[in-house]
Amino acid sequence: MPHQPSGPPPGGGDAHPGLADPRRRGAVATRTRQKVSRPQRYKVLLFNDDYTPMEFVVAILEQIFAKGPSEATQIMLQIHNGGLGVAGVYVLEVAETKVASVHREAEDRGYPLRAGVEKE
Ligand code: TYC
Repeated sequence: MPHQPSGPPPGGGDAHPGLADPRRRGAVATRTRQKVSRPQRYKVLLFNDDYTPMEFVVAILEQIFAKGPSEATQIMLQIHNGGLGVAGVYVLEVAETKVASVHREAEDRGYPLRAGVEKE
């Protein structure tokens, strides 16, 4: 029986040709992968004023921004002492809807509370 050299069968039949495969010498291994773009997120800011009651701001933080009572109180005090604070971070459409809800609730009660959106 004549001697047959061992190795990958001819004709590219190897299921998993490695980099050592002479047919792939000089080739660049590439893989196609979808680029996933994560949506930009936006902070909803609340601004201090001299007239909106503290309890109302805490209630807004609880009801519109789903904060618990203690976190809502901390954020309200941060706004009261520092001029502004972050109520939450959302994709733009949600952030804008929250701002509109804050303004509607405040205007309904005659309070000057203002909110805004800032890119994270
Ligand atoms: N400064 C307000 C007061 O003393 C309280 C307040 C807190 C108002 C946060 C607005 O976003 C605000 N009654």
